[in-house]
Amino acid sequence: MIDKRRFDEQGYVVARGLFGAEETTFLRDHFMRLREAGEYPGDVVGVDPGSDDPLKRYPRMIHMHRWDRIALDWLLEPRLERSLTMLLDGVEPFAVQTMLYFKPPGARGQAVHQDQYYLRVKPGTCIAAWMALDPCDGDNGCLQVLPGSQDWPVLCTIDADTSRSFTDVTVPLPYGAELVPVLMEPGDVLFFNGSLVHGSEPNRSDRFRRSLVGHYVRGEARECALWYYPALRMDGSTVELEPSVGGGACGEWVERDGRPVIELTGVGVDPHRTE
Ligand SMILES: O=C(O)CCC(=O)C(=O)O
Repeated sequence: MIDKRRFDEQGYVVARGLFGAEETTFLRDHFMRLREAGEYPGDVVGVDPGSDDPLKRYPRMIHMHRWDRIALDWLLEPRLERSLTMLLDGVEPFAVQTMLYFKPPGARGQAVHQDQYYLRVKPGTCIAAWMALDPCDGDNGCLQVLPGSQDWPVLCTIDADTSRSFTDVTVPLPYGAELVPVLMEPGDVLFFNGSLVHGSEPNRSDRFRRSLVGHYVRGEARECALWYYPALRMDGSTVELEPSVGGGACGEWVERDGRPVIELTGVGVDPHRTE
């Protein structure tokens, strides 16, 4: 049973044990085998098996559902469809992306960000289904979220610390904002709103932290960034959306009556950036 009220109030919810041990072991082994066998369309960095950087030995895979039937079947899986439709108030989701994070021992994390910065969905926002394929904890760089930030507009980005993050931009957080670690077991699925601030720390353990991620947009969406085309209905058919265009405003923190508030004063959300 998924706690929809928690999702609405905090911007995220974990569906514990949505997938079984056999299924997650199968998916983990399947993607490890593929990764160790070579490179694929959607890889944004190449594979270098001899590199000192763990993320060059095991880079993220992206959009595997475009060429791998197992990834496509997972993205459109009825359990995900039912959960997403419920969280979206009965509106069907359209599927736009798959990703596999291997996050081997020693790998950098991903600085905090909002997925909507990349997907540029209009109207509304996107939603993610992030499934653990390994136990995820503080040591191996579990996902961290900022509850309540799902109601923020897209924030203007600043430079990230690339010694800790493999991406180079992040969002500034107001003083006192506390990220919450999301501890998960294989088969648990974290659903989170596309405007929720989230990210992860480096993997300081000797264990992998693998996760399989699907990104979706609300079926009422009319626009989305071009990188995510084509969008798919949950029966696998293609949906026509318009590509979002233009730089667009972004939010900056200002102080009002001694409190931090966001004003849409900034410009410079780059619509061509991919996550
Ligand atoms: O898995 C991570 O460390 C980051 C994942 C993430 O930010 C995402 O799926 O949008």
